[in-house]
Amino acid sequence: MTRPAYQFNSIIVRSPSRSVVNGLRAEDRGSPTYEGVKAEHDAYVEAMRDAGVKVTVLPALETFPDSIFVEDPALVFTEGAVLLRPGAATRVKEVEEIAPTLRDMFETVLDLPQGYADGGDVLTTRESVMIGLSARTDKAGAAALQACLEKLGRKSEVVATPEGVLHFKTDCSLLDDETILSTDRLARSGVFGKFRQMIIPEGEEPAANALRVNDVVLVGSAFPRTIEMLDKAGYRVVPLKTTEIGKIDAGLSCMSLRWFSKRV
Ligand code: CIR
Repeated sequence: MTRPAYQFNSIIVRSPSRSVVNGLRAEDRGSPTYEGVKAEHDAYVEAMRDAGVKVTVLPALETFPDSIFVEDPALVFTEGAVLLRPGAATRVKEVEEIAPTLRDMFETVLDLPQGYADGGDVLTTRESVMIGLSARTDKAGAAALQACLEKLGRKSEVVATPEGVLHFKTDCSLLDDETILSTDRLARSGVFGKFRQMIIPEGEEPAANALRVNDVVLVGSAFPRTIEMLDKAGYRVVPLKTTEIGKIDAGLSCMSLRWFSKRV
């Protein structure tokens, strides 16, 4: 495969519901406001369009407070999609909600047959798909996902997520095909041996969930030292406000499913 892993022309997002104020969180730092989340989501969609992708916007789902985070119930690739089994009970049925759209847009849609896996635990690099075990993704789900990925012609590996971290990608993101942005705690586990690694400055850990899309890197605007580091390294940084979605443990990758479609 010669296309960079961060080259996308299509994304799916879902508008936030008013119930997003009740989104899951590990620790209570106050609830986000609907208006605040909506403003962050609108700016995200705008930045994605500016980055050159076609955006499909799905309607809000009041029954599912976390359904704005479409990255978790499915995985998408040029070769096809996988419907996952989210590890949080309140999110399981988000899969049924997104399935019809994926069946319309992809010729091949596979179902995870067993176990649990969240898309937030999956980092797609050019060489392989890294699946992080976490409180949301168990060994059975990771093994079942590896079998699905093999059917799509993708190599994969199962890795560990640091204790107490929600998702593997809470702590890392792809900056280019050779470079990973990672927290120190994740990098120290040695999972990114083959990559050049840029380490998040201490105290800015939530900045690790950045998002490379085509020529730009979307980064939370509350993390100036990370922005400066990436800027100095030559990346074109687009800062986006993430303070409201941050209250419900989300970052920039969570709000979209991204792929390169040959149909566009
Ligand atoms: C959850 O706990 O499921 C949501 N409140 C946050 C999901 C963030 N998703 C992601 O990192 N892929």
